Amino acid sequence: MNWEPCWLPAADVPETLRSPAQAARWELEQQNVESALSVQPQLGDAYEITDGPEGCRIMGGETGVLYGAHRLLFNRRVGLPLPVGMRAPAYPFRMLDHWDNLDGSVERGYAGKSLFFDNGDFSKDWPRLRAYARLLSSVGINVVCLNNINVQPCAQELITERFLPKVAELAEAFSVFGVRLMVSVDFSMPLSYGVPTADPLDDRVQAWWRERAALIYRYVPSLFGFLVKADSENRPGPYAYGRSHAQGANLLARALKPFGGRVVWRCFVYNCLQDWRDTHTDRPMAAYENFADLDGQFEDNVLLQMKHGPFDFQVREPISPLLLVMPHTAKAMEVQLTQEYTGQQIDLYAMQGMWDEISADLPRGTLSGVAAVANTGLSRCWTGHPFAQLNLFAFGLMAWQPMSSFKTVTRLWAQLTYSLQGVPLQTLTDSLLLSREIYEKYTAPLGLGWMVNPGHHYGPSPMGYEYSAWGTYHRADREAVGVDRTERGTGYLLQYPPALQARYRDPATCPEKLLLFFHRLPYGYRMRDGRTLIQRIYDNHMEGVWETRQMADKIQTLSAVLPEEVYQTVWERMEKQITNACEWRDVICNFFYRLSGVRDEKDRL
Ligand code: GCV
Repeated sequence: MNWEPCWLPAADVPETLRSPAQAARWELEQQNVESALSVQPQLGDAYEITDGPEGCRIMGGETGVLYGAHRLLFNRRVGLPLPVGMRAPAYPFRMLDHWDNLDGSVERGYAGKSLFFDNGDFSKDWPRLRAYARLLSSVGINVVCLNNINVQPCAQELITERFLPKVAELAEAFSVFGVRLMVSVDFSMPLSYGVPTADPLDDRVQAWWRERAALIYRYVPSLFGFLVKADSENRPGPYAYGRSHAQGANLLARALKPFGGRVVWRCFVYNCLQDWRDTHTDRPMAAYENFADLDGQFEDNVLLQMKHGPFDFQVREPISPLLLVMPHTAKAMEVQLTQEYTGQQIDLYAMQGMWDEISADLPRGTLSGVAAVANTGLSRCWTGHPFAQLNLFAFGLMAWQPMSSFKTVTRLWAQLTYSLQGVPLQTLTDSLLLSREIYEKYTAPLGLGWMVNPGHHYGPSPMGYEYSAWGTYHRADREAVGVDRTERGTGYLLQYPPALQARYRDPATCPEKLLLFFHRLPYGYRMRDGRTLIQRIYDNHMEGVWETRQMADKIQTLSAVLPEEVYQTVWERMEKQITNACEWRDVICNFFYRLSGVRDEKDRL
């Protein structure tokens, strides 16, 4: 094995394992832990750990015993007490969506090439694939989507006889760890196979999908189902035929239902051909506008997958109002581990704080699942930046228990991964806990987002999306910046329940980190601490760079305690992060200075 440490002890997974219970036994044996296992299938993912005169016992469903074994081993390795008691996951579906293409590239991937595909075919690196399934199961992830939701024409073949035997082989390997596979499908696929339309209400289309489903499940009876991006960023969808998204999703759901399959249907639907002059259309409103009225119209095997914020994985967004409605529809929240807008696994950005804030606004029982866009690939440490592993680890744990302490989760990951203790443990944990705020300070200010370089999305370009068709405008001019999303402006605010409307309506009480998301304000606007808006922007950006440097100094103190290769990778990236932070600071501050003509009070520009 030639990859770097992760939170599991290195071990080659034996090919002979056949079930999660066997995997659980093997995990325990690896670490010389004696524990009786009692499989009670009806317990599913849940487990109970008890300690008695005969020793400790894990009772759980077929997958539950495996999750219990990992939990027990985590605690043991870091010297925590035996985690006695009953545990069940908060969400039944804990999904990881890969945006992997068959040629081996990964859309928005920052961790090397695809784990699953290579040069138009499936990877044959079975030790690595088994290790990956093991890694995911150790944090309770139970569904993996193999391929990019932007389904390339050749990827349609994943659900043809050409590739189904290979999907089946992989599904079997992953099932040993309780992980089921899902595939992204193209809504218009019948068109490529001789059907003259993809209209969901057309009998021929329905028959085609029924037959396809039968074929798929003949090969892969355990397949979780389909993930679908439709009518989104030029992908085909039901709107082309004047049909609703419920009609579109139900077409596939009815075909999969006899086999127990599900349709995970994304709500990322908006007009990506907007005229920037149009100030009435407001992109964050789109998901709600397209879906909220469809509540109750979906088949019961449809799960609507909604991005956590109303835009698109920006550094800071409020909760998507769509997550708070549709009580009669199964919903999953989508987060993005791959750091497209959050530093691309060069800059540090630990995400759990963001999920905690969203979870705090979500009433219990709102969601049936959570999905994360994967941040993994063939990189030696799985995630490009070794510390980006934390986001995958924390995602898995959050799906079991939302709002567990960010600090505890981070410490646990750092202890398991690098066996750190004392000051180094504290140093790494503190750096990671602060990383999001630091990144936020030097990038787009106060909830604006989108000041990134178009296309690849790394580095600053304040006007990069301003005159584009993507609907992502900050509308900065010489007087003011931001979009008024209250009822006086676009009316986006009204999509929220009253308590959240009240939180965001008034600039004087709106959380400052989201101020410019909800409001358009003049540069002289007084912030709560008495500074002007523009001075705050300047100060934040200066602080962001200063804090990045401080973080770098702290991380340098870890050089002796981290494995050399890990430290080298971290340090190379840290240097790039400092350069990036300086670039952001200078570009953003100068941008606002040139527009407004307002000098920095401390004359630093
Ligand atoms: C896979 C953003 C990304 C796209 C991604 C899209 C989505 O727009 O830039 O790469 O497409 O989100 O979530 O569908």
